[in-house]
Amino acid sequence: MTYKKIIFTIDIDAFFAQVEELKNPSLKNKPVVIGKKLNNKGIISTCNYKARKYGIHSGMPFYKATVLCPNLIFIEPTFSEYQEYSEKVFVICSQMSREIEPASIDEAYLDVTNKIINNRYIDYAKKIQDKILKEVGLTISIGISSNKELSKMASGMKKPFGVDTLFPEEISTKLWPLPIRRLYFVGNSTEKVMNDLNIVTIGDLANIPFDSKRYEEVKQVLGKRMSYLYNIANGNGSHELDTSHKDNKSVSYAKTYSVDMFNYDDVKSALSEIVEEVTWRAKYRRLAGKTITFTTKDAGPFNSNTKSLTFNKYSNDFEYIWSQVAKLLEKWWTDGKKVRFLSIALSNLVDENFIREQITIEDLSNINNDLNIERNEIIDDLNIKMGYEAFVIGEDYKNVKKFKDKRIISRRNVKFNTWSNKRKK
Ligand code: TTP
Ligand code: MG
Repeated sequence: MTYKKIIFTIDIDAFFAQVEELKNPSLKNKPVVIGKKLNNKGIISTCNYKARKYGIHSGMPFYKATVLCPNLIFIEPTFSEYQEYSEKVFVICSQMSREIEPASIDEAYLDVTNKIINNRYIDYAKKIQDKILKEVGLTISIGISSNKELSKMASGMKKPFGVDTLFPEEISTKLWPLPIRRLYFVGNSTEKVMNDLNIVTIGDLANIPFDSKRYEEVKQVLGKRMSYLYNIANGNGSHELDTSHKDNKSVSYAKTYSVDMFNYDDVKSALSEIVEEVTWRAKYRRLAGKTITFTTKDAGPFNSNTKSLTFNKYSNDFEYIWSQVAKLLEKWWTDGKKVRFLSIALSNLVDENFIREQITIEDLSNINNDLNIERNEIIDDLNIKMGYEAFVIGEDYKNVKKFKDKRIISRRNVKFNTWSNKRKK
């Protein structure tokens, strides 16, 4: 069979833990977990495969892991080193194909269509694995398919140091028997919802006849997520890589206005829209930044003013970054200014995982207690994956109608109309 595209998903095995083992090889045969302990209230970032044998996994509280394995070794993360290793791996990947989309600190999609001769994609995957092991010292796993979603699911099938394929014609044997939790983008809450609907395996979802009564019944509960998940379960997915990461130094957005703005409230509102764009671009690329640069230009002689501010934490959160930018604006503003151009750049970037790391049990239980947050996270995740505002919850939809404007200014969620739609249309 010849495919239009051959996409690899590269995923480093037990990434943070492997780096720690490289630094200290005596850890290799011991159960090791990485994370900030925070008086035992911290959550584990990851663990090596030895620790996984005890049932320990990412997201588990430290105290629980200690119960499962009393002689566990805890290691505090050193993010800058992980970032360096990540870059080393991605550099090798980009030597093997220039069509690369880093998806997170340890995961990238690679379009290798033009590199494969006579369907020898497994050989090519093994070549990449060997090169990374030899030159960096880390093992990776590779999933192969004709689209991103299937290749991503294939990358987890033979971990660690595995290569597996999941082409559309293989889904009935390799994908459908798996529990629904293994479907791309099904988290704990969606799994529960699906199980309540008697959907236990991926096949249970995939084999519902399209537009049947049963389809409508499931759609009633899953809403617009239905068609996305149904499509993936049936082997459909995206073939195009997003290579916009190539400028990875900053995430920015700028706008030149057709009329001068001389009213503080107008400038403030325009600036908040720009911050929204920037925070969503950062989220889309799974990046968080520590420095913002705020640039304005006046009408007339086009005097340019630039101000920078470095936060004491990495963030891609609209509310937080906006609160900082608003302070800068307040400092800079004086009556009589005429603004023609606004720009915000977020730099000093790291992978988004670095900010997730700070999570504690209290944070997790707050999320679980607040169903709205959980729901919004799911919607955000799905929209990020879709690349545009595919899903809007009821209240927001009402707002969109009320303001007769396809944008929602007041909330940090559901903001994709602003930039992604522009790109899609
Ligand atoms: P993953 O690729 O999900 O996990 P992993 O590389 O540790 O293990 P696997 O062999 O299953 O791929 O995530 C990559 C890194 O991101 C991981 O090493 C640590 C970090 N991370 C967190 O900090 N918190 C999390 O909840 C998860 C899932 C990962
Ligand atoms: Mg990994």
